[in-house]
Amino acid sequence: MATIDDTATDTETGEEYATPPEERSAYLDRYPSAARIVRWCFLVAFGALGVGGLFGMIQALHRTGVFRGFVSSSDYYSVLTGHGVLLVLVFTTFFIAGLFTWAVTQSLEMDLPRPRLAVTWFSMILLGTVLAGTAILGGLVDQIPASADVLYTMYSPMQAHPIFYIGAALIIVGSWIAGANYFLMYRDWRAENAGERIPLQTFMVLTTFLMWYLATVGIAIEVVVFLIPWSLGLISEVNPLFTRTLFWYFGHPVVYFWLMPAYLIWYTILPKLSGGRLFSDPLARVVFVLFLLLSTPTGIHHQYVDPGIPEGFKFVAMTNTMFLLLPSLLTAFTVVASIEHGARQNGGGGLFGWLKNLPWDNPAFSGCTLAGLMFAAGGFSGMINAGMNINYLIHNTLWVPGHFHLTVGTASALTFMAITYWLLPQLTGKRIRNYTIASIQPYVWFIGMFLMSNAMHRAGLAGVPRRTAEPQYPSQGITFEGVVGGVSEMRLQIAIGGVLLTVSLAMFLYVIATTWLGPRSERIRVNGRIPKPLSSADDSPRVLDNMKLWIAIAVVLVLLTYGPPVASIVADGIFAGGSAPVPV
Ligand code: HEM
Ligand SMILES: [Cu+2]
Repeated sequence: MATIDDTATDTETGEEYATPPEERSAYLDRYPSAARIVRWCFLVAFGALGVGGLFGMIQALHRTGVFRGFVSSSDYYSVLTGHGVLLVLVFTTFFIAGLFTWAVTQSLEMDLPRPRLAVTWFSMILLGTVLAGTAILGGLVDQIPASADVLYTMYSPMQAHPIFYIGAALIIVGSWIAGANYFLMYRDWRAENAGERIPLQTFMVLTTFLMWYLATVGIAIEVVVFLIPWSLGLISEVNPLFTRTLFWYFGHPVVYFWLMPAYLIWYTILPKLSGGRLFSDPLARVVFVLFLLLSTPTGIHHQYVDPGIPEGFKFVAMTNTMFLLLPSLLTAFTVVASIEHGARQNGGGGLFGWLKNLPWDNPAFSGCTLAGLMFAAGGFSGMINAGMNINYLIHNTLWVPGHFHLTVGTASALTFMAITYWLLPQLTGKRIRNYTIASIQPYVWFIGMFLMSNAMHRAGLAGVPRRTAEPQYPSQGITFEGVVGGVSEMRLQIAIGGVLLTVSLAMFLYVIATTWLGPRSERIRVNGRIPKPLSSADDSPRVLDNMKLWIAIAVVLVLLTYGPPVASIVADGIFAGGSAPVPV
């Protein structure tokens, strides 16, 4: 097995992978105010990950009947809301805001020019988190006179306390300001570097945020125009189909807001960790542009079973969703090719023999790679979700959480954890402590998720529902017999998998906390320099950098796919219950 030696050089170009000792804390020394805000973002992100993960274990043990002592079944929904919101909204948003700050500052080579603006968005997202979190906690603690058991998919007719929605709105608006910060930095850079290609990482951040601005329009309208006034009692009725449509307009592209940062890591850092270089910068740009264009006009695929949206529009959404496979497949090939290049630089050979020459003991590398591998499986179950007819089989079953624990729960979450082993030393000047525990952690996550997710998928096929504390229907007297191949075996897998995941999470938090609280080191193990891609930006058409063009096309696609169905829903009245459900 290859271990990356920090004095290695690229044999083809003679370019050094290693940074000389005096440059080892380069990021921290060069960009101190960016490093500070990234550290703060990571701190909140990992706090949310810890609490959210613990809730996950409680759910896994509760709904499988292994241990029900933590909460009552009637409080299950509050825990599930906390799990969803803390992990897919709070953890991801904070981590991504921090990661992107790192990516923009280091690829544009400038420290945060507007630290106050950074403090503003950080505080806003934090305040939003505290408000939403308090409302969710209110579902578990009687002393808090608020509750928000509406799950992270917040739409009517379920209603939460206004502070939950106000918190959610602050999180969204805060993220917009974070994005504005990146765009302003890009503008500063452009003023000094007319005619130059946008550095790849910044390109990725900007395309991700353009997609995010377009997508969050949906949830912003839903929350601000409908849910806040409705929860305050200012309006008495809203159209549930309309709020659902607005939510899912945002609810699908949000998954690309979680994934594109993982892709940024796989494209720009992972090849270097494997000892090589990115295969193709132009291809990476094409992939991000495709995500910008294709992520949003697909959300109706979450509404295949919603009455009130004609089949034809659902069919269009399905077709668009299938197109989205293209950038993910391109990514799979490019990233694997880049890793293979790295392994061959380290002396690897043969058809598969090169796999042995990868640094499997480096948790940053193994975590990203295992996450990518699981993402491939998640992509296949996603294709099944997307199929209009097969969707009916798995809709609202445990299959669905089985699917997204592979995608956001592993592809994003494990990649984010893994790359922290590489980023944290640069942000703190501290060498990772308890490295052995760190080296094992991604494998424990992988095994835990393998068990839990596999069993969830199978349980879904067997009709076991999601989002319920009592999936066994005891009052109907339904029992499941058998240990191997039966529902009891799946339940056991989910419980064991859930516990392993929590153990892995605890290992991660332990390593990060001990490193963070420990003293600064003389020498850190990682170097932050990113080698040039084999095929560089100069090989790609300039039009790729034309952000205005891409966002214009993205908007047109959205208008084409959402205009007609939204017009027909609005015709029913937006502040009214809507038509009676008629299957169409
Ligand atoms: C310790 C690790 C984890 C465990 C044990 C765990 C366990 C679970 C279980 C058992 C459910 C299904 C509950 C039900 O439908 O009744 C669930 C749902 C969910 N999990 Fe996790 N999970 C973990 C980590 C994650 C991560 C890292 C993410 C995302 C970053 C995530 C996101 C979600 C979401 C969005 C739901 C659905 C919530 C809903 O239906 O409203 N989980 N989790
Ligand atoms: Cu979707």
